[in-house]
Amino acid sequence: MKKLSISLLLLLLTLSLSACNFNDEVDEEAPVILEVSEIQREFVEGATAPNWATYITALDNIDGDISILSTMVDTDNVDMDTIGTFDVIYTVEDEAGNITSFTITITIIEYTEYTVGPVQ
Ligand SMILES: [Ca+2]
Repeated sequence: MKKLSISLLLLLLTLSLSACNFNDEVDEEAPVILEVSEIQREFVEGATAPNWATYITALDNIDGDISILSTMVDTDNVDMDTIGTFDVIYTVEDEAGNITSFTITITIIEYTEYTVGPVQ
């Protein structure tokens, strides 16, 4: 009986300690953003914008994989109809409020026969 009591006590102690640790853990690490490989950065003027959310992945130390939503992508500066370079800005936040920003620069090039390849 005494052994059982001690075992139960140890079990409770372990449980309460692990619960404490979990609660005391302050997440101060912001998510890590990685660019997806082989993304298209160059577009012909007037091209349809891709789904920018598929251009990055985000991994957090506590939250794990974070789904990239369109609300995390700022394309206010991007004009697919104008030749030039534009920044697609990503802002990803974990549950604890740590924020990581990431920028991908894209280029809009002039439409020419060359850009669509030679006529057969
Ligand atoms: Ca975090």
